[in-house]
Amino acid sequence: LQEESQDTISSANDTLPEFASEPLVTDNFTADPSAHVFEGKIYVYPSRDWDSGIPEDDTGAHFNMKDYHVYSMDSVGGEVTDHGKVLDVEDVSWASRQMWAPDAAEKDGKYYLYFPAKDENDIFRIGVAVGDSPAGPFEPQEEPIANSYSIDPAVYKDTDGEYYMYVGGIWGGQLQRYRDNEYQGEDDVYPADDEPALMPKIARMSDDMLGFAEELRDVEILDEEGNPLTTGDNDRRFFEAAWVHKYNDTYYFSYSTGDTHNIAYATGDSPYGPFTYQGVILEPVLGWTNHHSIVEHNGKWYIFYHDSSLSGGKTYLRSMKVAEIEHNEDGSIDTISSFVN
Ligand code: FUB
Repeated sequence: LQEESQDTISSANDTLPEFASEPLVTDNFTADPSAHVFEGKIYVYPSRDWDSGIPEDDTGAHFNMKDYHVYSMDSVGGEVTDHGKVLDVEDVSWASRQMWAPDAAEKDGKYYLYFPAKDENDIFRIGVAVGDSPAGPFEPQEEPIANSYSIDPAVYKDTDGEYYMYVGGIWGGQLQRYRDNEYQGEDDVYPADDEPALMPKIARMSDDMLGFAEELRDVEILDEEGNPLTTGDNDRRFFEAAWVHKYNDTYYFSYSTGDTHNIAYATGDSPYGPFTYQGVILEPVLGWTNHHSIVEHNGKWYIFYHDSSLSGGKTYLRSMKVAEIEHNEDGSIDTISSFVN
C-alpha cells in the first residue's frame, strides 16, 4: 500500500500553494489536524504521532498515539504556539490505546475535545474531555460517549447554533463491524462491491455537548444520478476523516477515500445530507493517510492536512501543513495537486 501511494504521487506538480511546503511544527510529529477559529485565533487539534515500534498493518496498529497537544496561531503564516500536552491516555479511565484523530468544539464558553480511542476490549469509542480554554487542558469524562463507535469525530456547529458530530472510518476504524448501530462482532464485513458503501454517521449533539441527542444515522453520499456510492467505487466512496463546512448556504462534506488517498468532497442542503459527490480537493500526499480540515479565517479559506515529508515518508510520523483553497463562483473547489517535497 505504501508503494501504491508513492506511485500515485509521483506526478507531483510544481504549482505549490502558498504555505503548503512547510510543516507547521517540526519538534513533534502531528497529524489529522482539526482547525477552528476560537477567540479570533486559529486553534489546531491534531493527533500526535510518535515511533512506538509497532509494525505497520492494515488495522493501523502503528498509529499508536497516546496523547494530544494543542497548537494556535494568530493567522496562517504566523508563529505557531504549542500549548503543550492537554490530554494523556493515562488520564482516560476507559481508554487503553490509539488516540486517533480528534476534534474540538466551543459552546457557552466551555471547550470540548472529542477523541477516538480503543477501550479495554480493543473497540474504538469516542471520548470527550472538557476545558475552560481552547488551549486546554481538558478533563476527560469517565465513560465514552454513549452509543458512540468507530473513529474520526468531527463536530460541526451550524449557523442556527445546533452541533452535529460526524464519525466513522472503515478498515482499522472498525465501521464495518456495525450494522444499524449494533456491533456485529470482530469480523470485517463489507457490502458487496455493487452495493451501497458503508456510510459515515451523524448525530445531533445533546445540549450539554457530552452525548448524542439522537441515534447515529447514515450520511448518504450519492453519485451524479442520485445513487449511493458503492463499495467497489474506491476512488470516491467514504473511508474516514469526515469534515463539514458551509459556504453560501451549501454544506460541504469532505472526507478521505483511504486506499485511494484523496480528500474528496460532496455537497448538500442539510447537515444530514444527502451529499452529492463533486470531486477531489486534495490529491494523495506523501504517506498512506490523507486527513484534513477546512476553516475560514479573515475572509480566506484554508485546508489543514498532513504528510510524511518531515520523516522522510514514514506513514506513522506525519506533519501538519496548511494551504489556501478557494470556492469558485459555481461553488466548486479546485483540486490541489500532489506536492511532494
Ligand atoms: O491518525 C490515525 C488515523 O489515520 C486517523 O484517525 C485516520 O483518519 C488516519 O489519518
